[in-house]
Amino acid sequence: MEELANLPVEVLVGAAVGVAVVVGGAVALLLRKPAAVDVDAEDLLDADDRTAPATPRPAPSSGLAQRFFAGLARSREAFARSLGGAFSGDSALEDRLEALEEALIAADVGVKTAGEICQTLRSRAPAGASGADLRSLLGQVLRESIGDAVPLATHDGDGPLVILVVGVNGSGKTTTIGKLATRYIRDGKKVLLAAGDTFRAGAIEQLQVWGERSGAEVVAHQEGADPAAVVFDGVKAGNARGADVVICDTAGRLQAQKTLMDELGKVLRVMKKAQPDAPHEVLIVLDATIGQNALSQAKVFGDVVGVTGVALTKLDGTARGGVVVAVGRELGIPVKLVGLGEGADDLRDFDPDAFVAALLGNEPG
Ligand SMILES: Nc1nc2c(ncn2[C@@H]2O[C@H](COP(=O)(O)OP(=O)(O)OP(=O)(O)O)[C@@H](O)[C@H]2O)c(=O)[nH]1
Ligand SMILES: [Mg+2]
Repeated sequence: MEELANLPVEVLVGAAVGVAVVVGGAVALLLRKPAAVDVDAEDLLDADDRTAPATPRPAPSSGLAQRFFAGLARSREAFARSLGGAFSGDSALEDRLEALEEALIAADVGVKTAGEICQTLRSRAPAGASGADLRSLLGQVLRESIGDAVPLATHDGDGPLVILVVGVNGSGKTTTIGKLATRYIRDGKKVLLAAGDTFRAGAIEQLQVWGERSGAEVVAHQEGADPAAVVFDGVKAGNARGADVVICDTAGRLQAQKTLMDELGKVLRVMKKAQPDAPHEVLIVLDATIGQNALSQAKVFGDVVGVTGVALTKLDGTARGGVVVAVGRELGIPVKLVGLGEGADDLRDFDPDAFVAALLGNEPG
């Protein structure tokens, strides 16, 4: 305790904002150390978390609806379990709506959104609604709550499409970039990746592995370099080399770390010196397993860097897939991509129809 008392206040505060996120009983420590704290975040992370999977999977063979259905298995099972008697039995409509609201909250749809959905159901459900009626009405209302799919930005002007990827530690930024690069290259695009995470040991190499695997060029500086300078060089190089897409990785940071959030502001300003209309997309990568916490992260990042889309990762590993509904509805930032696994092909454009069908257990035909 004595040593603690001797530490400067900012160090203690910095250490206190390290966030441990419980993922299905295992603890994934998501910590970006403040400069003065002698904790090596790398030591706290599983070695497997730091490298891309060894073998890329073959191109997806199943359709989009099937992929959502498979990826949302845990959410669907939990949702079905907690729905209990809402769709069956002959209890009063109001009791069933209450059970439904609880099931939605348990699936991490959020208290506010769950309440709104049930209110709409209440106004639409006929007094003698059968379980099947309620189920299909819920499907309709969920689908309306999510709104239409919003695709990733495209860019027709001079220079490449520039995507900046931000988020807290371990949310899946670098993996999502690797998956995106794989996808663009498969579509015949020339892709350049900028290794803007100069902070975490091994981060540059991790991106380089994805570069080799996908066939994307990587622009990198030394560990510890100014991330804004790396991003500037990446965007410049993308322009000079005729790239179609430049994707910029950044170090994970907690939304409460002001200096690090300011650093992102600088990355943005410097990037514009290389290409004034960049970035065309600012993607925040959110880990679906942290549920409602994702909302507060997105809010702060949104204020600092003007987030334009959400990539929601690890939907395959959570029973709280309902967070998709809350993110889109409560933040006003569209979910554009979802991560349904760790492999290169496990990234999908968010498809609201396939999502609702998968959550409610409507097996794709
Ligand atoms: N199951 C699953 N795992 C994922 C998904 N996306 C990423 N991961 C895993 O999450 C872990 C962290 O991914 P990274 O891409 O390194 O995360 P990051 O945000 O770049 O991490 P930092 O650079 O440390 O901030 C890795 O083990 C990934 O394989 C997903 O959609 N599903
Ligand atoms: Mg990373």
